Amino acid sequence: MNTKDRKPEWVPQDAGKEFTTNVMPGQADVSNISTRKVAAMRSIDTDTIVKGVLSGNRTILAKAITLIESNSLRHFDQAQAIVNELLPYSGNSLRIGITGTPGAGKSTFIESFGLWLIELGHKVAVLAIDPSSSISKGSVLGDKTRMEKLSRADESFIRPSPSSGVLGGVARKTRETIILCEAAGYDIILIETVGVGQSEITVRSMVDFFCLMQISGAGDELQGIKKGIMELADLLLINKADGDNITRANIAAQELNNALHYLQAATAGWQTKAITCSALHHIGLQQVWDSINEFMTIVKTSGTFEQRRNQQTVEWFEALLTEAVMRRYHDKKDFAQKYHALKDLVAKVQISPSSAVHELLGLM
Ligand SMILES: Nc1nc2c(ncn2[C@@H]2O[C@H](COP(=O)(O)OP(=O)(O)OP(=O)(O)O)[C@@H](O)[C@H]2O)c(=O)[nH]1
Ligand SMILES: [Mg+2]
Repeated sequence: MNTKDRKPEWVPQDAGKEFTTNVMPGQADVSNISTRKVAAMRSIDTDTIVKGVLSGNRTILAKAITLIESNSLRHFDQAQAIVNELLPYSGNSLRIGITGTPGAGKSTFIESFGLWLIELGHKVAVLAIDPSSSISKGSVLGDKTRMEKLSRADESFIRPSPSSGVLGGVARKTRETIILCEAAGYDIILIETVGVGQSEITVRSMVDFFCLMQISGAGDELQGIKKGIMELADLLLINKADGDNITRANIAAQELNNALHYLQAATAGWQTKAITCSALHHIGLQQVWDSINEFMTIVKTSGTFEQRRNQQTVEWFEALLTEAVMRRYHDKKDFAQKYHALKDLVAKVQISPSSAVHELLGLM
C-alpha cells in the first residue's frame, strides 16, 4: 500500500512530511488469526502469580505449576522465584502417598476419600507421579476421568504427573508443586504413584504417611508384595472388599497383620497395620482416616514428624544439587557423549566406576 502523502484529518498549517500518517496494511482474511495463542504466550509476572496462588486461584496455581514443570531455562528462574516466595506459606498440610499395583483402585480410592475429606471441611490436592507417563499417557488421562466428581469439586485441585520421564526431575517438580498447593490453602495432599521400582521410594521421601494398596488374590497374600515395599508403608489397604470378595479381603488383612509383626516398621513408634476397604462403595474410609489421625498424634508427639520433614528437606536439597550439577555438565560439549560411553563400559565391567569418574572429571 502506498502511504505517500497521506495526511491525518487535521495538521498544523504548513506542516511537513513529519505529519504524514503511516497506514498499516490490513489483514484481508482474519479467520486464521488465533487469539488463543496470544493469550497463552502472555507471561504473568511473579508478583501476580504469588498473590494469585496465595488467594487460592486455581487457574494461577495451574499456571505456576506449568512454569515449574517447564524444562526451559527461561522459566526456571521465575519458577524458583515463585517457590522461594511461597515457601514460608507452605508446610501446613498432611502429605499422604498412595502406591500399589496397577488397577488396585488407587484413583477410585482418591476420588472417594477426597470427596469424603471435603465433606469434613478439608481442601484436597491430588498429584500423580508416574515415571512411565511419557510412554503410557493413557493412564494419566484415565485418572482424570476416574476422578470426575472430585475434579468438579471447588475444594479440590487435581494435577496429573509431568510427562518428562526422568524420575529425578519428576520428583523435584512434585516437591515444588506440593509447596505451591500448600500455599494455595490445600491442607491435604494426596500423591498417587504406580508401584514400579523406584517410584515408591521417591514418594516415601516426600510424604508424611505412606499407604500401600493391595487387592486380595487367591492363595498366599504375601507373594505379590515385596518385603522392601511393605517396610516403606504405614498402612496396607486391601481394597475391593465388597461383594463376593469380603471374606477373602478379611483373610488377606489378617495374614498381612500377622506378617507385619515380623517386619521393621516404616515409622518409629508406629505399628504398620492392614485394613480392608471398598473404594467403589465408600466403605472403610472412616477407618483409614482414624488410622491416619492416630498416626499423626503419635509422630507429632514423639517429634518423628518434624524429624522426617527436616530430613526430607535435606534430601530434596541434595537431589537438587545432583540434578543441577549433572545439568551443568551435560551442557558441556563432549560430556554427555563421554558420560554415556563410560556408563556403558562400567556396566560391562570394562572399567572401574572410580576410574570412570576420574576420567569424566578430567573433562570438566
Ligand atoms: N469392586 C471394586 N472395584 C473397584 C474398587 N476400586 C476400584 N475398582 C475398580 O478397579 C478398576 C481400577 O481402578 P483404578 O482406581 O483405576 O485403579 P488404579 O490403582 O488407580 O490403577 P492405575 O492408576 O492404572 O494403576 C476400575 O475398574 C475400578 O472401578 C472397589 O473398591 N471395588
Ligand atoms: Mg490410577
